[in-house]
Amino acid sequence: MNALRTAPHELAIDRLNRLRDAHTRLTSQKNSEAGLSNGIFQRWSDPVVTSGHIPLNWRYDLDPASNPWMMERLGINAVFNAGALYHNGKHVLALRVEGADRKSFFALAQSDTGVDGFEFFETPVRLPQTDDPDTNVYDMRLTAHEDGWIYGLFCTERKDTVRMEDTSAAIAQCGIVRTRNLKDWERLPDLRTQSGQQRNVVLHPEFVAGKYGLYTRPQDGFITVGGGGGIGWGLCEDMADAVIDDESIVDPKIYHTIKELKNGQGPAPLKTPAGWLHLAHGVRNTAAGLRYVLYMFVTDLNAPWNITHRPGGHLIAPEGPERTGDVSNVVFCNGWTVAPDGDVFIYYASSDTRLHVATTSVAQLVDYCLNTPEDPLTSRACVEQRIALIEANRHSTTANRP
Ligand code: M1P
Repeated sequence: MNALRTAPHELAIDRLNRLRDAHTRLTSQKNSEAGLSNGIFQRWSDPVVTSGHIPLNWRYDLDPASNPWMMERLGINAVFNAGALYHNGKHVLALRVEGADRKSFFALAQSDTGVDGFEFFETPVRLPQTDDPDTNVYDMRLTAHEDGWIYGLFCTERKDTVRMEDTSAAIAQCGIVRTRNLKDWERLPDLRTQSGQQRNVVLHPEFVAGKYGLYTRPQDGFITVGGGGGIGWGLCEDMADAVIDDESIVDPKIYHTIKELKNGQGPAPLKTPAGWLHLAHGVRNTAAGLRYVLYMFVTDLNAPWNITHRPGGHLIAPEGPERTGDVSNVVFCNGWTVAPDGDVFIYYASSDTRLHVATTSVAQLVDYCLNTPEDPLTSRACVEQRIALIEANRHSTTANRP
C-alpha cells in the first residue's frame, strides 16, 4: 500500500460538485408546518439552520491543488442558540456556531420568510476584544433599544485563574457589543455586577426611569447557580460603562416546578397592550441529567420587573428528534422576531445542536399568558384545576356537540 499516494485531480472536482449540490439542496429546501398545532404555536418540519447549512467556503479549502481529497479543513460541530431581530423586512439571526474545536462564534444569517431560506452574511462576526480576551462567546441576545443602537449581549467565558488546577473551571460574564447596521460592531466593557458569574443577561428595549434595564442571572458557579439564582433585574446608567449596583430576583426558581434548578431570560421581551411578554428557560434535574424547557410570563408595562401573569408549566419542551444532541433533552431560546402583521417567530435550539422555528402571533401568546392557569404547586391543586376545566366543558354546548 502506498501511504503517500495523492488523489487524482478529478476526485477533488467530483467531490466539490457533489458537496455543492448537497449544500444547495439543503439550503433551498422549503419548510412546512409539522402536523396539527396545539393552538398556541406551530412547529415546523425541518430545523431552520444546522451545521450542514454553514457555507462550504467556511469549512473547505476549495482549491483542488491544496486540497486534493477535498477534505473538510475547519469542521462545524453545531449551530444553535440564536439572537434574533426583525430588521429591514428580514428575519435576522445572530447564530451561535460551534466549531469542531469547541469554540463558539457568532454568524449572522437572514431570511424573507423566517421559516426557511436563511442566507449567511459573507463572514462570521469578527468580535472586537477587551483587554481581557474571551476564550469562548455564545448566546447573543439582540435588542433594538430606543436609544437607536442595536445591542448584542452575550456570554463571555474565560478560565477561572484562581482554580488553575481544575481545567474545566471557568468564569462566565456578560459581554456587550453594539451596532447600527449589523455589520460594524463596537465592543463595550463587560457588564459589572455584584455576582461572581453571570449568564443570560438581556437588555430591556426601553429606558426605565431614564436608565437601561437589564434582566440578569446571577450564579455562584459556572454550571450551578447555587443558592441564589433566578431571573434578576437591575438598572444601569450607561451601556458604555455598564454597572449594576442593585440586582433583585424577579422570577425565582421554585421547588418541584419546571424551573426548580435554574432559569434564565430568553430574548428581550415583546411589548403588547397586555404587558411585556417574556420567554425564558427553566431547568430541572432528572436521573438522565438536566432537562431544559421554555416558559413564559408577563410583566407590567410600566414596571417590567413586576410579573403580572405566570402561565403554568412549559410552553415548549423537547420532542422527538429534538431530544437528542450534544446536550440532550434541552430546548433553549434567546431570539424571537415579530413581523409587521403580528406574527411571531420563536427561534429555539434543540439539545445544543440545531435551530428550529415555532410560529405563532402576539394575539395567541397574549391569550396563552392571560388564560393559562398558574402552576398551583401541588398535585392535589392541579387535579382541582383540571376538574374545573372538565366541569366547565360539561356545561358548554359546543363541547358537548355530537
Ligand atoms: O446546555 C444547555 C444550556 O446551558 C447553558 O444555559 P444555562 O446557563 O441557563 O444553564 C448555556 O450554556 C446554554 O448555551 C446552553 O444551551
